[in-house]
Parts: sequence; structure tokens; C-alpha cells
Amino acid sequence: MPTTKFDKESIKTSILGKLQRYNGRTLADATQQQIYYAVASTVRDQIMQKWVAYREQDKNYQGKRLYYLSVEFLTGRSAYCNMLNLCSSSAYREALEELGLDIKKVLWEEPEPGLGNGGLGRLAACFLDSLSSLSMPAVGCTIRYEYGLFRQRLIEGQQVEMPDNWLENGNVWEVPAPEDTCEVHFGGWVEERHEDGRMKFIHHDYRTVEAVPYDMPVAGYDCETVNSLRMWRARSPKTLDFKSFNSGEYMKAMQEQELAAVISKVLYPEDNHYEGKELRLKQHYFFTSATLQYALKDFKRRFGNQFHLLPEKMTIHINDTHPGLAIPELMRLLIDEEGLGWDEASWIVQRTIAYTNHTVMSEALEKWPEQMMQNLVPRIYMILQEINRRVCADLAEKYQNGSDPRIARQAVIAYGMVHMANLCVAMSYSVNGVSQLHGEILKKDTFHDYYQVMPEKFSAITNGITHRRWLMSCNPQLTDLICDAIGDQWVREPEELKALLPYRDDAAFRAAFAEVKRQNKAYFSDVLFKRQGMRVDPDFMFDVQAKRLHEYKRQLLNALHILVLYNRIMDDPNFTMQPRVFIFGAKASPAYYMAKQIIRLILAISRLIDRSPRAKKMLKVVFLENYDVSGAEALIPAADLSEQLSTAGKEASGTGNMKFMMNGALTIGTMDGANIEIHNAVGPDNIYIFGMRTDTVRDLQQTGGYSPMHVYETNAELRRALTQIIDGTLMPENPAALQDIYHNLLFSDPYFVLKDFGSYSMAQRRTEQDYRDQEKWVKMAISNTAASGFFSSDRTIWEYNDRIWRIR
Ligand code: 26W
Repeated sequence: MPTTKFDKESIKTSILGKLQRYNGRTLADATQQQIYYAVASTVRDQIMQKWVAYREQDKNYQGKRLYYLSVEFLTGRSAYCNMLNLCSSSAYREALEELGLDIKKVLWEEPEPGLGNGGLGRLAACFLDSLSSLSMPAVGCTIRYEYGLFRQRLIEGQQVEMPDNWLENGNVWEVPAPEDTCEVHFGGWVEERHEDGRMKFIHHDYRTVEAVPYDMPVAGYDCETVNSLRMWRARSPKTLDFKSFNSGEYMKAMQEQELAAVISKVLYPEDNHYEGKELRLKQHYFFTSATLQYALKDFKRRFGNQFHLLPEKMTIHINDTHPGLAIPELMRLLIDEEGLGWDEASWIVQRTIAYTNHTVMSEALEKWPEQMMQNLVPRIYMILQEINRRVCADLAEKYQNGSDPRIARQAVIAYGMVHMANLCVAMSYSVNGVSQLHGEILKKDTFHDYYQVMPEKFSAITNGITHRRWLMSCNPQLTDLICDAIGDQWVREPEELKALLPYRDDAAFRAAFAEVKRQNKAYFSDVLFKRQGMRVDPDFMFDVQAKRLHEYKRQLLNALHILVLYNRIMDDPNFTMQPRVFIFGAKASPAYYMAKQIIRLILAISRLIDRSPRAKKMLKVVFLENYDVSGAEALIPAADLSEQLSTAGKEASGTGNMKFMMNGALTIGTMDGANIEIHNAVGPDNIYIFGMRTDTVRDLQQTGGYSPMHVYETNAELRRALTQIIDGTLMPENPAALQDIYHNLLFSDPYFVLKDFGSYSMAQRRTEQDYRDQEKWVKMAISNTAASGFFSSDRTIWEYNDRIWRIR
């Protein structure tokens, strides 16, 4: 490992100095929080030093810059990863130890920014870490939500949401950049005027919201690059905009002023489910407009009015369609503010914007009512109309038929709705899926019509995760073990982890590998105790499903299988099994009724098992409350088995699957998303694949030939488990409480839970047998870690750069 650049003595001195200056305290008198703040501030000092130098050099940068726009950046805590990337983590460890402090305890004080729901937001955070570590000039752009994703509590067997006031005690990592404050305009109306031989568009009576940027430094690993995550906060203008309001509307103006700040108040908790809330559209336009104004300002500083250079000097990458208004906004800025013509502006936009799709779930595709768009952003709406007119005209010409049904399917505006995905596909130069299968589905299904007319835009780039956070930072013992065995080349070239493969056959290495896993289990148990006063036995097998709660992810398959195991134990006094704890981590969207019911079911199963002295010797169900990045960092290194159960064709990629395999967990999963690529990387002997394949699912869906009742009638164990959902076994006090789950499975089962149950259950039998053979199991686990290098987001970022961005 690269040696530390900051010695422990100076670290100690600066920590004590900060406590004295900030708090007027000695170490002995300081609270844990004050200590955290002092420690983090010393790390920040180091980053600031680099940041200043990097920015200085960046002033003369003439190359391309990437703007990565995402409505979510789920960064997780920063302190430890920053130490790691500054190559000071061991110096800090030692320094804190010598001060009598436990580094883990101190860093536990850092509030976690929960500025994301799940996969999409966490991916953005991994990408930023890789971009900096690979020294690519990039800016992450998002909203500085005052409240992140809700905190989940489990009360009386149900999820309860609490506000996440993460900024309560300040945020050490952010630096405001008031000089880049800009205005975003909403509402009003647009005057069209002929002037100097061209059309001019003048926006009147708009409401102004100020966008104030806060930057978080993102230091690359052992390099000089420090990129920024720019988070925009909404603020009311300090003075009333008297030009926009006539005096009679003073009170109304005051009220609207109040409303401005609401825009960056809270992150929407929906994942893979779209609701057409106006405030959400405001959020999207707010941060997109602010970002593009800033990007254009930077471009003009570097290249003046040479707008034809724009595609060469910046890429605006939009993370799903949420920042898709970047397209009309860039048109607006170029036409209305810079005086370009439509054709010129559109030429630029179509070479500057790149789009990644992250889901094929139809209920997640964004569609905004035309009327809402027109009221909220009238000029943007006009541009969308013109884009739509031209897109449809082009298609009519291509199809040689103005009423070809494909035109309506591909239109940007149709049946009163603005279709964001169509806008993004039509106007960006690149459209990519996030795994190979997902890329194929986009071409075959989701964007089939577009693929026929512009195939060159489409590609697939398999997601990745930063091995710096998801191995080196969360699993330091395994990191040390790997380095002892194969050196540290893999740190820079993660695919070199494959050098571990021969160590499968080294008994001493296997023992050490198993010992690390055991310690991680014990550590997780401590964390669980700290978080919710529970413990788990590290001698149990850890079987983990951690991800957002969604029917397509099929936590139900797992839950029903646990019930079946419970019945086997209770029915047969001679039945034994390898003791196993099933650990769930999952937040349900507050308005997603079925997802919340599934949480109730899992908690009821947990209680049922705990009531039986015999069952609980072999079986336990733990629901990790408030699953977040920190929870994942403790849980994933402790997992033996990783549950990746989505209905084939539904999970675009998955990234949790990659984190588990990297930390030596085996996967039980369907041939879906990146599971397929994990299967290819580790080989069929090191993974448990079950269930229908995509084509079978599609056939069944299309023919409507699936009958869950038929499965119910033919599988007695499953029938019994299903009956227990409603017969009072699970909910003695309220047997009808979970009946909707029962009915949904029996009479609809849109995600084929019952259909795949038999196959899943057989695969679980194989995990049981293999786990009993510890030698075999550990060999398989090592193979997984050894094959995980491909899933580093460094590889993903190289691919984006190679095929889409071409930054350097
Ligand atoms: C507008 C409501 C909404 C909110 C979030 C719709 C869709 C989303 C996200 C696109 C959902 C999401 O996080 N998708 C996940 O993206 C990951 C990163 O690419 C993939 O690994 C997951 O498979 C995919 O579900």
C-alpha cells in the first residue's frame, strides 16, 4: 500500500489543537461529537490543501469536462474513505489509538448523508470516487436536500418513517460557493417578439428561486485530483423582485418567497415508481437549470463564444431521465441567452447530452402532464413542443407515413403527456443500459422503435462499485489478507484480484479467509447491538437480502422459503439444519402498501420463529432497521450468502450483488441484470442460479398462461406456508392483517414468486449442503472475491470514457 503522507504526530497535534480552538476543551472533556468534528476537520484540511492546488491547475485546463447530473448522490459517510484516498488511514488509526480513541467509534459520529434511495444514487457516488481516482475532470451535480431519505424505525411490527435531519449538526465536508449563485425562473408567461429579423422570447412575471451551490470535495485515491460534488440549495431571493410583481400582489409575493426554499427541502422516497408531483418537477428543473447555467459560464470563461466547441469541451451526462430537462434548458440558454439559431443549438445539444437508463419498470418511466409543464416552465414547454414537432416530422419522413403508429410511441409529447425517456433518447448522442442484459432489453423492448431508426446510439455498460469503499474501507482485514497474499497491484488494477485464485488451494489462506469472515460477523453483531439492541451468533450462516423493498426484487420468495424451513423443523423432531440467520435490510416507499405489508410479514415470521425454542436454535430472522450505506458497510463483509432474487428481466443491473461477491459472499440468484455477468465471471460452480430466464418470463406474460393457483395446488409445502399467512399462525392477534399478500400471490402473482419457488427452494438445498462442507464453501468464496475485479467502477468509468465521454 502507498505509504502514508501525513505522520501520526502531526495528526495528533492538529486534533488536539482543533479541540482547543473550536471547543475550548481538552480531549478528556470533549464529547464524542466534538472529537469527531476535530478529527474530520484535520482530514478536511488535507483535502483543502490538495483542492486549492488542483483548482489552480484546473484554471488553465483546456480539455473536456464531465458534468454528471443526478437527482441522487448516496455518498454515505466521508471521513474514513477520505483518509483512505489520502493514504492516511493507517496514520489516523495509530494516532487515534495513541490518543486512547477507537477510530470506528469516533467516525460513527459522522451523520450519514442519505441523499439517495438506492442503486441509482449509490452508483453516482461510486462513479465520482472512480472519476477522481482515475484523474478525470468531472463535476457531480445534485440537490442539497435538507432532509435525506427518511429514517426507518420498526415499531409494533411495522415500518414507521422519521425525518432525516442530517444537517442538524453541520456538515464538515461542504463549502458554500456563493459567487456561483444563480437564478432559476418558474411560472409566468412568454412574450414572442420579432426583433432585428429574428424571434425573441421574453419571460414575464416569473417567480425567482435562487440556487446556492455547496461543494463537497471528492479526493481521488493517491493522486492529485480533487473533483467536486456540487449540491444546489434553493433560497428565496433576499429582496422582492418588484419587476415581476405589481405592488398589489405584495402579500402573494411574500408567500411565494417562502415557498422557494421548499424546493430543496426533502428527497422523494420513491424508488422505481413515478408519481407526477409538481414539486418533484420543480426540483428537477431547479438543479438542472442551475447546473447548466454554471457549466455554460465555465465554458465561456474558457472558450468565449465558440459554442461550436461545446460538444468537444463538455459532456452533460444525465443519470436516468430525472435531469432530462437539461435538453430544453441547454437549448434555451443557447437560443435565448446566447442568440444562437435553433439548428445550431440543436446540433450542439445532440452532441453534448448522454443518457443512462436505469430501469425498465413501466411504472418508473417519467411522464409529465403537458399542462403542468406549461404552467411551471412555459419557455421550456415551448421548446419541448418544437423538439417534438421536429422529432415527429423526421419520423414521418423516415416511415414515409405521417400516421405510422410508431410515431406516437416515440413522440416527446403525446396524449397530453411529456415523455421524458423519449426526449432523452431522441436528443442525446448516447443511450446506455447498465448491464448486458439490460442493454439488450432496451433495444428489444423499451426503446425498440428508436433502436430501429438510430441503432448507433445504443450501448450497454455494466455497472460497477468502488472497491475503495466496498472492500478496502469496509473490510480492512480482508484487504490486508489479500495484500499479504498477492501484493497491492490490485488496488490500482482491481482485475488483478484474479491472482487470488490459486490461493483457493492453500489451506492456511483459506483458514485466514474464514477467520476474517468470522470477525466481520462478530463485528456486525456489535453494530446490530449498537443500532437496535440485538445480537446475532457468528456461528450461524449469514444469509442476507439487503436492497430496497419492491415486489420485483422478491423478498417474498425469501420469506416464504423461511416459513417452509420453519415448518420442516416443527414437523420433524429429527430435522436438523445448518444454523442460519436470514438478515433483511430494506426500506419501503412510505406510500407503497404492498412493500410495507411484506415488511410486516417478515417481522411476523421473525417473531414466530423466536417463539419456538427449538426452531430458534437453527433459524433466525433479523431485520436490520434503517438500512443505509453505513449499515451496508457493516453487513456486507459479514455475509455468507447474497440473495439476488429479482424476476428475470426486471433488475436493470443490481450493484449490491457486486458488493457481496467482492467480500466473499456466494450469490443465490436469477439470471437477471449483472447476476448474469457474475455467473460468467465466477463460473457455474461458484454461484447458485435458479428460476425462469427472461424469455420464459416474457412468454408467460404475453400468453397470460400463468396460473399461480396451479402451483399452489401442486406444492404442498408452499401451500402450507401460504395458508399460514392468513390462518393466524403469523398474526394470531389479527389473522386478516396480511391477507392482501395472500390474495395477490394466489390470484395474480405478477412477479412469478410461486412459479420460481420450487427452483429457489432446490437451490437453497444446495447452499445448505455446500455450506456444511466448509472447505468447499471457502474455496467458492475466494473464487468470488478473485473474480470481482471486473465489477470495480474503475472499469465501468474507463468504458464510459472510451465509448461515450472521451475526456482523455
Ligand atoms: C421517478 C421515480 C424513480 C426514482 C428512482 C424512478 C426510477 C428510479 C431509479 C432509476 C431506480 C433505480 O435506482 N434503479 C436502479 O439503478 C441501479 C443502478 O444502475 C441498478 O443497479 C438497479 O438494478 C436499478 O433498479
